[in-house]
Amino acid sequence: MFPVCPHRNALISSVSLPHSAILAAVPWMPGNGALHGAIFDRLMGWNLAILLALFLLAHLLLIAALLRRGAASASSAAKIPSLLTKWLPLAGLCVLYVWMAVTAERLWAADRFAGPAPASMQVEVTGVQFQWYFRYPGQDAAFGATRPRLIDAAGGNPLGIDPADPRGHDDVISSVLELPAGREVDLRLRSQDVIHGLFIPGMRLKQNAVPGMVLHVHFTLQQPGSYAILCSQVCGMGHARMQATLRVVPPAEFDRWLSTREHAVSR
Ligand SMILES: [Cu+2]
Repeated sequence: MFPVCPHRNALISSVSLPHSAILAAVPWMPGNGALHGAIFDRLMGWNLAILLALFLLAHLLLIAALLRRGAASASSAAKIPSLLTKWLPLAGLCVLYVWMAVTAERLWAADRFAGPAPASMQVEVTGVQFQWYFRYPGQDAAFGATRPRLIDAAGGNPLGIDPADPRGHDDVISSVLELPAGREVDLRLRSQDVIHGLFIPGMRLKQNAVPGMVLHVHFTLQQPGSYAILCSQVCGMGHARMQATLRVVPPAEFDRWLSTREHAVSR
């Protein structure tokens, strides 16, 4: 098992308060396959529970006000809420939302600013109208250089890997993102044309790919299975079909798959 970011464990324990059993029982979200997903889901649960409670309270007050409309002038004392009942719930809500905002901010930063573990797996994700490409660095653990002028999808070099760079000779390109379960993965996102949005709902992950930039996001895969990969930015006429699949498999199966791919691709 590979080490995980220590901030995540603290975050998990910080949001482990019990929330609505109804919200927990209803499958609002797709199945979660990432380590940080439990924190994300609990925050969503708290948000939904609070909004539901406020929604019901607002409507109860509205109905009560309508029913008492005729007799409102009879009692003036009942119309004056005490300082406690008026401001204490509001103060409590403010504290709760500040706590959730800080927790969400830390969760966001833990996947981007804290940095991955040194043993994390490197995968490059490139968005191009309207396709995702996934590149593995091979046994040398180093990506080969790419040149825009060498991009030739029809010729078998969709990322423009420079054949003069020996680091790229064992690189593997796939249209399926295959990853080993139980391991931390550091994705480096690039785009060849416009802004694309890598969105993996099952991993509770969303990160833009911006032309001219290399953006990193890292997370730990927990649950084997197949997960949909979508584009969350409207990137052109073919945006809706810009989809791919993430397959999380046992490490031995992943090694077999990667070795097969390495033999299949020669540069
Ligand atoms: Cu796109």
